[in-house]
Amino acid sequence: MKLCICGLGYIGLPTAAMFASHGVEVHGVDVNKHAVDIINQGKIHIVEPGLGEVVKQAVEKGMLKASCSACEADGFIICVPTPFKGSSHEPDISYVEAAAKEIAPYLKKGNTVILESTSPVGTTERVAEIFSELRPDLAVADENNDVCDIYLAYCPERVLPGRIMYELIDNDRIIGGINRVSADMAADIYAVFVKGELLKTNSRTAEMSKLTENSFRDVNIAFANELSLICDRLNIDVWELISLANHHPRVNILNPGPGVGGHCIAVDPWFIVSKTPDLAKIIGTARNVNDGKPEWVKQQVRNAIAKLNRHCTIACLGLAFKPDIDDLRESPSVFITRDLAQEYPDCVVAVEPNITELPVSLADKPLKLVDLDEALKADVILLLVDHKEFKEIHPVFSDSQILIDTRGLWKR
Ligand code: SAJ
Repeated sequence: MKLCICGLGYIGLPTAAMFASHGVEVHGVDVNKHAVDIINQGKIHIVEPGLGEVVKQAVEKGMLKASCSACEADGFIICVPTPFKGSSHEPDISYVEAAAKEIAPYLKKGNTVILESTSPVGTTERVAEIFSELRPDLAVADENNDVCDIYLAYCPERVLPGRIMYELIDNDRIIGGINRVSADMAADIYAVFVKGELLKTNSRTAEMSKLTENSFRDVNIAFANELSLICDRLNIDVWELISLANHHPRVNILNPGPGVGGHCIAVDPWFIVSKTPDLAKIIGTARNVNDGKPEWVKQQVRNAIAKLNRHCTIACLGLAFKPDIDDLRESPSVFITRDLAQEYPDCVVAVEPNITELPVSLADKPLKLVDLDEALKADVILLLVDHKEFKEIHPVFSDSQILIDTRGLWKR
């Protein structure tokens, strides 16, 4: 079997490498020429445990090749980003549409096309429309008819960054066919390496399922974040509260933090809200609660400085969007650190054990990247990420220092 995989980012590249290491010839496509060149050298342009070795071997064996354009294949998988349109919360599916247009000329009878990108409900049907417009010579899958030339399915990725190579194989997978036969064809493709269950449904349910999973997590984190605000006002330790409440056999509260980051949980719920704004009330409110948390954290710092009533240094511990990764994109810790550095120029230091230089968004701000020992001497210590390097130590602070522990790491 030969697959053409469009989009060689955090999902597309591991997926391409996984197929290639299971005997499938893979032609990977990306608009980023630099990424294409790196991959063709057997190297990777992203950080993911276990990925580098699999890519290296696949490229050496000639099973994985990257390019800036598509080619003929038995199956196509689209793994391109679906960001917001500008500064709105509306989904931008233009990369999916561009990928569909890129592969349309190469389609031939019997091909299966799979969309993996997180997408608003109805996007797979939009891809079918594009194929029908550009390839009137082919019968594209249609929900009312199981006889077709091109099979089309939506199969969301559900892997956790940092565990992708493991979860790709072991997670159950939702296979949403435009029609029944498309779900069967797509399931056959994933059966090459997936050990989890292949759960067949229609494309709209599969699209909604992906959005629902991440919204479920967002709503539950929002509940924990709201509790942290309430407990602060009522002078209750939220970490002790949650730990006690979680002893109830049917209660499992997640952890409050400085806000929700990454490209999934903080984004996907809006794809539901934008389709059904009058109905998605809890989902929209949860987004706003989580997005409001960084502002509350900054106010805690201002209160601490007012309490100390002197010129203060502030140490921000952790910049990544979650523990033990180097991914700083959409990280609330980066936003908080950036804003504090602007508000208190040359008073802010940051510690991030997983990077060696500040990201572009912080590079021109009046702050310094320092090591942990130096940071712990600051007047206000703001713990933002529960990295293992921070967990391993048990610092003792003097009475003239104030600790703001957004993860409950040193409080617990
Ligand atoms: N967070 C909290 N408190 C918690 C848990 C998480 O504040 O108790 C914060 C994290 O610090 C981080 C954010 O939420 O800023 C998101 O982290 P995460 O670990 O919950 O999720 P992601 O974004 O790394 O991956 C999620 C996963 N979805 C679910 O767990 C339902 C993953 O399985 C998906 O594949 C991924 O989104 C995706 O690509 O959609």
